[in-house]
Amino acid sequence: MGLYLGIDASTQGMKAELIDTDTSRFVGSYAVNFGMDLPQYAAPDGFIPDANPLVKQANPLMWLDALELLFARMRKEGVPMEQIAGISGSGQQHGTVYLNSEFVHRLRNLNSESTLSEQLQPTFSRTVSPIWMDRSTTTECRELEARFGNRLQEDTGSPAVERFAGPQIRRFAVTEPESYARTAVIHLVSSFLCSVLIGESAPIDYGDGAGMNLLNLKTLRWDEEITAFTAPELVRRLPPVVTSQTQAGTLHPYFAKYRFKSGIPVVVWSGDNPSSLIGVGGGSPGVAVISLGTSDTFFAAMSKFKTDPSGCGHVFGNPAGGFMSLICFTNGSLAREKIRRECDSDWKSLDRTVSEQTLPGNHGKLLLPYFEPESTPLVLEPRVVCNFDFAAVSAAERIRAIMESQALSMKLHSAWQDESFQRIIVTGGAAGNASFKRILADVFQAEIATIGVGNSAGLGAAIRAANVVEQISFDALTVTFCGHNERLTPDPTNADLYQRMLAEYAELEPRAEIQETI
Ligand code: XUL
Repeated sequence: MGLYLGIDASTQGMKAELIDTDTSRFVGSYAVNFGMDLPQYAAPDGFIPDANPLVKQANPLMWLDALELLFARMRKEGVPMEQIAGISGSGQQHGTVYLNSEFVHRLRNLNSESTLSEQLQPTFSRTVSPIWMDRSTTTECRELEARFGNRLQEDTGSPAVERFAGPQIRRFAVTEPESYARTAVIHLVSSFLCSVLIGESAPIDYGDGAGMNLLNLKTLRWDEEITAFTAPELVRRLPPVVTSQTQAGTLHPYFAKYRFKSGIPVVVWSGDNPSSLIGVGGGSPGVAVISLGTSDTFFAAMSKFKTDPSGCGHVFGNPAGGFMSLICFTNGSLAREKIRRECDSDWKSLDRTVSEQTLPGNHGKLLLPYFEPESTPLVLEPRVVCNFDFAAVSAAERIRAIMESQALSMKLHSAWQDESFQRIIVTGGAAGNASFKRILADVFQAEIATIGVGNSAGLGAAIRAANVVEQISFDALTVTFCGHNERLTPDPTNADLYQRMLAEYAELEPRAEIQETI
């Protein structure tokens, strides 16, 4: 059959990955950056700068223009668009798009003479979309908690979380009731863009739907009580919810202008993290994924539905079936980079000096790097805590201290899943950092594999499209497209050392608030 396209609508840009199932070849990656390519939206980092640091919103028209620019670029680069046999996508999770009753009519009648943004501009009942970085809904979260207590987490997989769709929708309904009343349907970023491709209001998949505080993961339906409390008549404003292996519709003839064959299948979109789980080949339990970005995320397929007693971890739908965990460590590369810059060195030389001049365990040095408020563990006020004299130690010791502390934090805060991880797939910008991978291997006593593809969410979306359209199993697609280009085995002689340090770390962390900061 041929080529499958996976689009990733991420925070900072619109990216795509193309795979060929006939030749088992990865064809190429394509990208549009919001800041650089669409400066007219004045959103250099993908959101509109706001005086209130808690508010992070984007203009959904920017996403439409980016989608068109992406397709135009692909065509210009000579991609045989007419050979694409199926499309799926992933979106930054939690962001919501608010549309009026004109939406479906306008979608069905898209005309290729004009642009998507020109034609859909009158269909927004809210001109901005809050994205996952928004933290302005603490009041609404407290209200949801007061009303539902633990049930919210037990049934939706997460306690009330500021960035999640439910608290965001509640805030909109309370602060802009007239605009809320004019809202006919509320989409996630993923289901909104899927709707545009198929020219109909698309369903939401379990993967992304679970990041809303609205979906009951035990019944896999919108929770009636929770939706009713969140906002008036909310359930009738939500799209249907479906498994991630659902064909949402077929490509609207509008896209023939980019030489797509109209009528090709479009598979329901998912969230970027669920899609990434597939893109790195982590769809089955026993494998964990650590994505080292600005924030670090730890996620893994789960053998059974289970929630994190500390409330820091989340449960989303696994596009391959069942559930997945997700734990976000806000101060990931952000903190490592800060310490590295202070040491005035680059990663290559630090990697060398860490292995030459320091020992595993670093004589017990721990460094809790909450430069920004931290999600795991929950730390609201920025603070950096260490159990040694920071100024008196070498750059290599500081770097080892932060990396070992971060690895121990990941181990501690992922233990609730009760899974034994034989392999950890490391991806993201810092996946080239050899000393960190060695520490992760030894702390988790698991094999570390690195994946070559940068955009694992886009690759996961392309794989999901091929899985549904061609009925090729995830296992077979994983073998073909998710090759790991490096494997590192753990050193068993460090197991006891890190087990002891884990206990020390677990003791220090709750006392972080009363420690001296550097
Ligand atoms: C996950 C989360 C982010 C976004 C953006 O809960 O908020 O990972 O999906 O990538």
